[in-house]
Amino acid sequence: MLDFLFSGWGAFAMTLFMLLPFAAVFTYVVHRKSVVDRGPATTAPKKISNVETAWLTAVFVIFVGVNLASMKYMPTIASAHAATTRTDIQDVDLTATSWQYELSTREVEAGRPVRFSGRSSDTMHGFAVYHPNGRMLFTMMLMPGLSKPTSLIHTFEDPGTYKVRCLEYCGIAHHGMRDEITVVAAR
Ligand SMILES: [Cu+2]
Repeated sequence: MLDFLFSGWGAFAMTLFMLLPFAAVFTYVVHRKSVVDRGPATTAPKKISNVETAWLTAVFVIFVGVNLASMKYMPTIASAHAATTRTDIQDVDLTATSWQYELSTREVEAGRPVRFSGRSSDTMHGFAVYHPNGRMLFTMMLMPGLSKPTSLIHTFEDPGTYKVRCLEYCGIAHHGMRDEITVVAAR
């Protein structure tokens, strides 16, 4: 429903909207200090330090709270969780070579975790997967010369055709480095 906020004018409007409170406070402070009350500050230092302490505490609590609450959505944490709790993981091995992908399979099942294990045979490549609605789900950076593949576990919710794009600039035909994955309904 709120997808329009993630791109184009929607995202631009959102950015402006975020800036409005700052603009309002800035205007208020400048107006007060230049028109309403031009003298030196009369607020007691103790009172200011109390406000500062309360403000810092709130920022700290919100910062820690949001981090803890959003941790399970981080790809690394979600991958580790799926790797230790699920026994029905589907494996997709892939190798990126300028300027194409070699995949062990291009069809996976919805609802079951998929472990993408990727390597690069020549230079730095990316492996980004997009939902059919255009939203990017995740991206992996594939570095050449690593002893182990780079891996990430993702569970697809919706059947459909998912686009794959390289998001690391890798040479003259980087823009053409694309592929597709088909997600079929759970069997
Ligand atoms: Cu590329």
